[in-house]
Amino acid sequence: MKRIVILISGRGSNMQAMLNVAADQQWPAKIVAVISNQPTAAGLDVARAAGIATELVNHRDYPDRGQFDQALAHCIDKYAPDLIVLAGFMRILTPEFVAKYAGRLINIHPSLLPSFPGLHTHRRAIETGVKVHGATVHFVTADLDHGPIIAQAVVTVRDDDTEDTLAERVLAEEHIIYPQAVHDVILGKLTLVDGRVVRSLST
Ligand code: NHR
Ligand code: GAR
Repeated sequence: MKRIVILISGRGSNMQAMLNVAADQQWPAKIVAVISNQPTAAGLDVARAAGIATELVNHRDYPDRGQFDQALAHCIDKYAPDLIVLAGFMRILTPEFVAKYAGRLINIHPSLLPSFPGLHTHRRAIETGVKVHGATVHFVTADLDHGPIIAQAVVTVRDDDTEDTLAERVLAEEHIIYPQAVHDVILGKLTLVDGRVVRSLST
């Protein structure tokens, strides 16, 4: 059974979606821990209630990003995960951290990358007037929100959408594609070829 550690900073609805599918006996991985950098993250309570080990590595307790990332890595390594899943994790990770977990670190970003990397994606999508928006699952690289794309979901932008209504429809799609993407990565169904993710032929 493969092992997954989830990193969160807030609500944890993507984490919850992952816990829901992982409850199925057929699922090929076990969520062994949920780690937050935010003491107030609601997702910590959800994970605890589900009987999952939780950890807090508060970035405010460290003098710089390098030392925070070292503490985070130390905490992650206690659980010996095969895959680390960022689910609404809000701290930019150092190149050293990303290199250590290369190929085993994935994120879901609330836009159709390479459009709108960074923060406030729904607001920027509405301001820009794009007609389609969505979410992207990608391998994490040192280049923020630019790692190889694993999966995407498209959401139509309505003329009367607000940041909140758009975020809500994107989030519903996230809850579908993220567990599926994690499943495929865990089973080795995807491989990197020339920086692109392709479906393996044999598995
Ligand atoms: N780290 C690396 N190296 N590469 C990526 O692709 C990463 C990453 C860390 C997080 C998630 C990403 C997103 O999906 C992610 C991808 C945080 C910020 C940010 O600006 C930007 C992108 C993402 C996550 N964080 C601020 C910081 O100073 C803090 C913002 C806050 O606390 O609210 O780290 O959107
Ligand atoms: C999700 O929409 C996720 O894509 C986004 O934050 C939300 C987290 O919700 N991630 C980022 O913006 C990362 N910077 P959740 O905590 O309920 O999963």
